Amino acid sequence: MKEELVNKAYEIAKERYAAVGVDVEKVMETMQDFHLSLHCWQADDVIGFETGAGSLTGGIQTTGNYPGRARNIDELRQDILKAASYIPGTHRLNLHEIYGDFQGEPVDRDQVEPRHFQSWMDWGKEHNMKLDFNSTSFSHPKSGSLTLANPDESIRQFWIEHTKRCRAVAEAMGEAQGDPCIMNVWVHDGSKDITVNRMKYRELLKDSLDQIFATEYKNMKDCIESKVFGIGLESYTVGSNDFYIGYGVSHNKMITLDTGHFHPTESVADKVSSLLLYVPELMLHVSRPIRWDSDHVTIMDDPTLELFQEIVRCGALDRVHYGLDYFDASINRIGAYVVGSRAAQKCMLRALLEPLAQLRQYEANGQLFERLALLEEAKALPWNAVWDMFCLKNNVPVGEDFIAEVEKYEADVTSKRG
Ligand code: RNT
Ligand code: ZN
Repeated sequence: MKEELVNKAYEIAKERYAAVGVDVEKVMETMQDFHLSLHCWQADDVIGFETGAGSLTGGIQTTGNYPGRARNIDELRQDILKAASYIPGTHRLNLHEIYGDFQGEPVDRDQVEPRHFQSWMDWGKEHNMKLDFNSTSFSHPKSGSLTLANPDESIRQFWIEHTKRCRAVAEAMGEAQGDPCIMNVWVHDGSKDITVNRMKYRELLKDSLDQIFATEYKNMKDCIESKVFGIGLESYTVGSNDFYIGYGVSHNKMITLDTGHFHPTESVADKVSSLLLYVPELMLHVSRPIRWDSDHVTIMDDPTLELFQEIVRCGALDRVHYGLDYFDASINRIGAYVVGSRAAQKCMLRALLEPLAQLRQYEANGQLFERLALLEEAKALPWNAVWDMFCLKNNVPVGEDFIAEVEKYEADVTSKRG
């Protein structure tokens, strides 16, 4: 019954889109090739599996205590597979260093090795999930407010060693999966109050990055992530946007754009075309900042839609990597994965369905009313029928049907966790 409706609506949608010059079948193919990098840290509130893992530091915060968070590697894997089963298509998994399979061994951050991620590599292969990676500078006794920018040389070297080792892990992952592993470097380094040494810390961070990136690898790619401020680090962020753009442009590194890491009215979408002229590729951390970098679950909102539209309009689909980065501990966490991932996919679908050729024709002709009118009408074209078909084709629940399934998993599994 539902299938019949989806089919009918899809046929009509195809005709409506064809009338404005959009080939829906082609869009469906492109969508199949659009892979998100699911962040592993929504499942357990960014805690990870280090022995004695404590509280989250580094200026980031999860709020809420909804029951059922994943407490160990098996639960996390089970939850991620469950979530992925409601997300159409095939996707990557983005791991943080603290999610290694340490087997109860105390492995300090400057001791991590590829072998601690061997079981992840095997698991990824088994489940057709390629891996991406992140060094982890937060939630550690040596985190403080400064890591890679720490004037204490022994602490700085500790974090340099950690980040170097993480790159070796990423290289092993990339080699194992036959596809580059994208490794993100984000450090929280900053200052709560006014500092009179802005230059000094930035010089140190630059030097640390130079040491870290001295080794060339073939199977991993580096990306660097800025932000405006962290909690408890409000006055100064060493790795600001200007800092990393300068570094990325001069060292040919990918820039990570976290949608929560800019001033609230700043358009992240507008950055895409400028950055792609100067850096090789971009990594996204798609999030939803509410008043600050709150990391709410991604929804199909205007900023996200505009960001994906810009990527499509730039013809840059294959120069961008699509990571998600949010952590809401106040709702069902599997549901959070599914809602945010499907929202990102819907944004990409709508971006791909834009009648771009016609819009550009209008613009070239100076037909500006016509351009605005079509942009407005395009918002209400039946993209939803295409989305339903995409879900149907991929054997995942159509529309809101996944709600009941997530509830069932909660009743059967996550609610039983202590
Ligand atoms: C923090 C950054 C960073 C983290 C993850 C856990 O503000 O966004 O990307 O969210 O690495
Ligand atoms: Zn981020």
